[in-house]
Amino acid sequence: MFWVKHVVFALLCMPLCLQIKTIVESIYIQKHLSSYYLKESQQILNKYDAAHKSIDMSAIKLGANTYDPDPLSHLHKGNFSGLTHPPRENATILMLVRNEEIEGALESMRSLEDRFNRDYHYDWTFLNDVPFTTEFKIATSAMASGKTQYGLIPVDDWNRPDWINDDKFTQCMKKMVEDNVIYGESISYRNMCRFNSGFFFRQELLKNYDYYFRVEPNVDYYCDFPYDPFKVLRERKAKYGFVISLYEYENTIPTLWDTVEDYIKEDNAKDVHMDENHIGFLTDKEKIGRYGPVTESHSNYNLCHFWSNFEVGDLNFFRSDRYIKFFNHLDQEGGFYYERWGDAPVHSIGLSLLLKQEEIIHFDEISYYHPPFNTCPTGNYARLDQRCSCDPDSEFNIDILVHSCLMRWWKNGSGKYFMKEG
Ligand SMILES: Nc1nc2c(ncn2[C@@H]2O[C@H](COP(=O)(O)OP(=O)(O)O)[C@@H](O)[C@H]2O)c(=O)[nH]1
Ligand SMILES: *[C@@H]1O[C@H](CO)[C@@H](O)[C@H](O)[C@H]1NC(C)=O
Ligand SMILES: *[C@@H]1O[C@H](CO)[C@@H](O)[C@H](O)[C@H]1NC(C)=O
Ligand SMILES: *[C@@H]1O[C@H](CO)[C@@H](O)[C@H](O)[C@H]1NC(C)=O
Ligand SMILES: [Mg+2]
Repeated sequence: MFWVKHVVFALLCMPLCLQIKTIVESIYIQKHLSSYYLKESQQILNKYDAAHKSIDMSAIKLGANTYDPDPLSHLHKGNFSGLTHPPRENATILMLVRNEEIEGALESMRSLEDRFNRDYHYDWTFLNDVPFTTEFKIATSAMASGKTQYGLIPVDDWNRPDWINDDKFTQCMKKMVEDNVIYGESISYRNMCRFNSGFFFRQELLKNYDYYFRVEPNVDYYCDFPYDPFKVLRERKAKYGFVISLYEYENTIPTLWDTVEDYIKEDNAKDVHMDENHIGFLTDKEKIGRYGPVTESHSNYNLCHFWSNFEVGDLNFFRSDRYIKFFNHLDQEGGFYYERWGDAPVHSIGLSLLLKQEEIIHFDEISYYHPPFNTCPTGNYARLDQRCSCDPDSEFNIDILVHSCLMRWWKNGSGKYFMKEG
């Protein structure tokens, strides 16, 4: 009977012994792992130490809400002459905005200051069709690291011109509302689009600058800027830079391309040089990879445009006779009101027709968010180096989704030339 006792004992003990064994093992593994991770994290820390230091070229940002290196010193308030900053271009950051969008404006400013402007202190220029409130001016000046200035847009640069036929306008607008055209019901949105297409660069406050950087309320920049985009434009003799490119809704611009074709014919190769411009980017409709253009187009225009809520551009290009001639040709057709032409397709078509290919730049390294899409660098090291807080695999990262024209830019613009081979 002796062995029976042993067997019973063994059977009873077995689960307990196994449990003890598991516990001991897991303690061992945990210890092993944590020492492994500790070592690894120290290695990582050292590895990126140099990178972190090189980014932090400016004075240390002391508090989360100040860009002043010595916030307690009254001597420094508003006195930038003592601050060092990298050489600056002849440029301003530009925001067209309504008083009631103040929180969104401050959010955008906060983000761009943190990611870029705190090193440079570029001026901020604000434009509005009504006077800015004192509250708006105080809050935005407090947020800016550079000077701020506030412009009131002249009535004639904003409102619908008299030669727009009011009856026709009312009828067209009603039809657009019935057809569910985005912003189809809005008069002010049409004023805004026409202003951004043909008048922003003529504003008095912008006469003093060569370059502008357009910012809208409620946008975000997810990475440190790896360079000054103004400087990139100047050094590369480029006139325009974008980050996101999309297809336009055709029902906002039913007759835009016809008008453009008229203009091209009339221009008769004086300003538009088809052999060196980006006509291919505007008109190519071939499949790229698995995808053709997702938005149906009834004209030769494939509806691709640079998403103009982000722009870094050369004001002298927009102020030039050739751009103004292009704009006037479109404007006189009345499509800004009878239809709902956006400034994005208008800029994009003007730029793509009038500029040489290398004069338009896609800023691959700049990360940006304007609802509902974002763009985020895909390079792992770039994201660490630029301290990005975005996920390139997110479903809202538009870069290589079907609604993006970026692949079309790589192929028929001046993007990734290797895509053109084979
Ligand atoms: N001052 C002023 N700014 C406007 C008006 N309408 C739009 N904006 C500005 O124009 C830009 C585009 O308008 P937004 O509403 O963002 O259009 P969306 O991005 O196309 O949806 C933003 O910077 C707005 O602040 C307006 O009536 N007055
Ligand atoms: C601004 O700061 C510089 C350097 O700190 C100083 O020399 C200068 O006097 C200051 N100017 C004013 C107006 O305070
Ligand atoms: C900046 O650009 C404007 C417009 O081109 C020009 O009039 C002005 O002289 C420039 N300023 C400087 C300092 O170069
Ligand atoms: C677009 O690019 C492809 C590939 O290089 C080329 O075959 C096609 O002709 C281009 N289309 C236009 C309109 O430039
Ligand atoms: Mg917007």
